Amino acid sequence: MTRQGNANVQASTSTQTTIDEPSMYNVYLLNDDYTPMDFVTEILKTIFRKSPEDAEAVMLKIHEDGKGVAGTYPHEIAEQKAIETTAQARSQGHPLNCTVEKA
Ligand code: TYC
Repeated sequence: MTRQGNANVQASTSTQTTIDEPSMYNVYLLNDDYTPMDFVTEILKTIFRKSPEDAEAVMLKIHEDGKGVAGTYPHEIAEQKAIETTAQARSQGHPLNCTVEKA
């Protein structure tokens, strides 16, 4: 006969007393041969809140190195910024791509 009921089952009672900081994620922009430099610089200013000087420097770094960090955020925000970046690029006909990677 199969045993029924839960007379010998002990519920787990562990309690978390401190809150972990959320893990952070880098949004990388990837270089390509077609997206205009000015468009990438605008994305870095408007979506990633860079100063004009930082936006220009990061854009040139990506152009030279192949990829670079646009910003670092909790996972949901990083994904949203990546989606917004590609949406704006596609709407202007640019192939710009980005990746989200654990920092
Ligand atoms: N390589 C592009 C050009 O010469 C500029 C560019 C920079 C494109 C950064 C994408 O993520 C990028 N027009």
